[in-house]
Amino acid sequence: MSKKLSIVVPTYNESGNVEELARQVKEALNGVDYDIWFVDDSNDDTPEVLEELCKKDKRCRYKHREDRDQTGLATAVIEGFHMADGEILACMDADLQHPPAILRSMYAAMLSGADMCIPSRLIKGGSDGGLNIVRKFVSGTARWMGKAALSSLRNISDPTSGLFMFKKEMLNGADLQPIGWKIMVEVVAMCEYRLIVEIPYEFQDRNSGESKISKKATIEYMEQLKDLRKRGIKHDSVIVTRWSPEFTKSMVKKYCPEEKTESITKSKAE
Ligand SMILES: Nc1nc2c(ncn2[C@@H]2O[C@H](COP(=O)(O)OP(=O)(O)OP(=O)(O)O)[C@@H](O)[C@H]2O)c(=O)[nH]1
Ligand SMILES: [Mg+2]
Repeated sequence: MSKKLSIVVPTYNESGNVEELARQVKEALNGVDYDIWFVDDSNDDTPEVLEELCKKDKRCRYKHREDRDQTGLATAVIEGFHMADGEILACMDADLQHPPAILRSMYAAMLSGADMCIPSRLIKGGSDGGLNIVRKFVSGTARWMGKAALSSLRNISDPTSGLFMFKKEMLNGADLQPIGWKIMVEVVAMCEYRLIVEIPYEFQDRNSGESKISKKATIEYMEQLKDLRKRGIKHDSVIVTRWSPEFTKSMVKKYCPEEKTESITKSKAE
């Protein structure tokens, strides 16, 4: 059964990445009904590059935001979630640190019945190789703090990245407040769900451009955690399952097999 997938990508000065991202997503999601929603706050030529991309690739859409009071990563992603019309939503960074090829496995996990799919760098088959030692430490500390503060995060191995997929219906009635950098933490703490599937992935080096992460993001994350301790909803009987690389492959074969267009055309011709 096919369900439309909308991928929300926040962009801030990512002109060197968006075309390659769209190309890799297209390759990964051959045969899937999807679109990509770029929500852009750039002050370089990214809007022009996005304009051209959207003319060439009809699956791409973008919104450029000028109002400086409304900009920022969290508001961008939440705005994208509300604009997008897929039954299934995904969030991914523009810089190709999240390899688009993983989208097919995430989508298969959703078709298999998950409410949410959270790829993990920290389970068998995954790797956080795209981070240097300092960033590994910072990332580990953020995870530790999140799990200490919020019980909803405790059984999730990699709850602080910006890569996840979920049923859009989970947003109904959820009080998502766009502060901070960690949107997935907000979704996990504030939305209702029953089944989370974790699949392994290898985190990559940034493809092009510069990191936008700042000290302000760390402070906002701490404020967000403090706030979510009060606002976060109770999650009883949530199941988190981890798929091995082999099992993930078998589930892709079952729920979202690659279309072998070339061989089908060939055999029809024979
Ligand atoms: N719309 C929007 N997107 C943003 C903003 N800040 C960052 N982003 C995007 O959010 C994503 C994550 O930002 P990154 O700079 O890659 O942060 P990071 O992955 O934690 O840091 P690196 O590992 O150094 O790349 C990227 O796609 C950015 O372009 C913002 O203010 N507005
Ligand atoms: Mg990045």
